[in-house]
Amino acid sequence: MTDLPLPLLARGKVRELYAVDDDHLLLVASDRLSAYDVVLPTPIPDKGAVLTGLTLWWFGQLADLVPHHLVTAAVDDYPEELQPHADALRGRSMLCRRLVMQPVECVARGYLTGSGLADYRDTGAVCGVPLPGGLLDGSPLPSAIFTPASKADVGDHDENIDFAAVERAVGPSVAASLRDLTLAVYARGAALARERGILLADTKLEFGFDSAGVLTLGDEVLTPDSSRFWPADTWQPGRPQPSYDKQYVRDWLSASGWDRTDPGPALPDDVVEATRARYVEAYERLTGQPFATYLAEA
Ligand code: Q0T
Repeated sequence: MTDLPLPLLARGKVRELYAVDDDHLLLVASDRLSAYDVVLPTPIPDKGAVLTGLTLWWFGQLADLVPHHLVTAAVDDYPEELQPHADALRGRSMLCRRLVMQPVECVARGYLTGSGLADYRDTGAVCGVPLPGGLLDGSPLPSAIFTPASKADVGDHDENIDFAAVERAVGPSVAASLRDLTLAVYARGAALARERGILLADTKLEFGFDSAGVLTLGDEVLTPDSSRFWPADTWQPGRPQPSYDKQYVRDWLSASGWDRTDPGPALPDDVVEATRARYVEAYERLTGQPFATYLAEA
């Protein structure tokens, strides 16, 4: 947790958002890990840097599809008052343009699991999108679908909503843009990840309008915290898929006897190290670049 001389605008389970000036924000990704909705007491070294590095790389990969909010992640270019905190911020923070965020979590799903699976089992549809019968946990969808959700307060779960509810919230034309951009980002992300042996089951995006009125991608993107990454080689519909990043932790927690109430148990060193290695591996597989190079250049 970083104490910065800036107003804290929002604090998530594993990251913080600070106001820099009227036009800029600082997003800081911590090394905290949440599992079963609880933030664990043991950090995963470099997790915040992996997620930030991935987001920076994806913003580049997506730049021809949608503008993004990143100004710079070069700490030397941050405002003067942040320079005393340079070492704490390096690699895991992004100076961003302030956007007028749209009140919709923009989710795309290419595979059925999680809240989508729960809704499908209840209604045969997800967010009002009807699906064929017989789908299992982990089944591929006939084509990727836009499954928006309303933003919940910290600690609550987002609630899936149908497209008509998005239209009422932001108007039909912005709703159509959010849907089209979300599906385009998902398609690009899933195709690229697939080439690297990773299935992108689903992903959550946040958009806002910039000062010129342009719909712009915000937040972090296509990270293991905002998406479900599954190893392609063990994918098998009909059971919960192992998580690319968190499976060591989940397996250890399940065997630990922990009842999934706060606080969670401290993690042993071998679980921390195996989990860190998975995050680094995700970075290196997706980007094709050594994580050490990212850290050294950050
Ligand atoms: C936001 C204006 O990131 C969030 O919470 C982290 C603890 C959610 N959030 C994002 C904004 C952004 C971004 N990203 C932006 N560029 N401009 N607001 C507000 N909440």
